[in-house]
Amino acid sequence: PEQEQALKAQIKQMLIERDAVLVAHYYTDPIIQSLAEETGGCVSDSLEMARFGRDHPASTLIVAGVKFMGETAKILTPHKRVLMPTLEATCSLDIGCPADEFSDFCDQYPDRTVVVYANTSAAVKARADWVVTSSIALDVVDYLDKKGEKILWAPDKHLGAYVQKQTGADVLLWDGACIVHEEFKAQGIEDLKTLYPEAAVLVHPESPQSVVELADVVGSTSQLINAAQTLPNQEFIVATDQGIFFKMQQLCPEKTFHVAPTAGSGASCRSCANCPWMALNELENLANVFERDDNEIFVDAELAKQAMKPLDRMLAFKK
Ligand code: CIZ
Ligand code: SF4
Repeated sequence: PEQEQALKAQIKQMLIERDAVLVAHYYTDPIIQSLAEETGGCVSDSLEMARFGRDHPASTLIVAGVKFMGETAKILTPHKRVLMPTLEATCSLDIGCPADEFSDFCDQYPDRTVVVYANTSAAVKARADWVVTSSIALDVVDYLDKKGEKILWAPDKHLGAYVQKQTGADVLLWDGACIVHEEFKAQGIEDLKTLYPEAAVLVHPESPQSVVELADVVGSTSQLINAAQTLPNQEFIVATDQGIFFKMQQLCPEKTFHVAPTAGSGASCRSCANCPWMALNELENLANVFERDDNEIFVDAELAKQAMKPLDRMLAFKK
């Protein structure tokens, strides 16, 4: 803890001296999230992170999250420097959707409107008509469906299937998944519900359908945090990354939150309810973020221009 305090003080000083602001995702370590808040940065979902970074006056954005979040920030604010504690922090959805294969897939279905989730590389976004986050996926697909458009959805098949089911749209799915959410198990949640019968079940739609079906509320990180605040329940079972408990507990100190069970719950499961890539954001690599030359985000200008179009559509859609 003493060393932790010293590192935090060092980082605070650095942010001021370097005209930098720290934006952190809800899934990062609580230490990183609290530091972002204490220093006037923000803690939020990927869309809000990018928007906050764009609108903040600091000349350098430090993005504590995973690589696609840094890329999105860079695309929205090309004139700012974007650094990350480590570029090793990636995402199974991003890895599972290589741009060249994805582009070939899209070429096979020229009659479909290409909608991609924010958890993708800049190159995949550049191939898309729309980018969406989980908080607006339903609204955007519903809007496109009503215009008579058929959808090609990538990369998360669970979120895609959920969107398809809710909207009734014609949706062709890419086969990707989040290694964290895919591990939640319906049986485990049912067992937990017998222990805590008053608990409301909050589920992120990257989870399998059997888990989504048990939910009282299905939603993006911000929507689940909102549900924790507004539902009258005092107890919750939460199927998303445990990092979110920091914000839920902060906003609802008197309520109790239980992490939804996973197949391999226990010490042996590195990704169970805890994204291993988000966990790569630590005080140590944050403290020396300016001293390395392997952690700045660059996006090819032409690619950024292409990726900006579907991102702009998303930002204009959700004012
Ligand atoms: O699962 C993720 O990585 C999420 C929920 C990202 C985001 O904030 O949209
Ligand atoms: Fe990707 Fe899942 Fe980690 Fe989010 S939690 S960054 S979707 S692997």
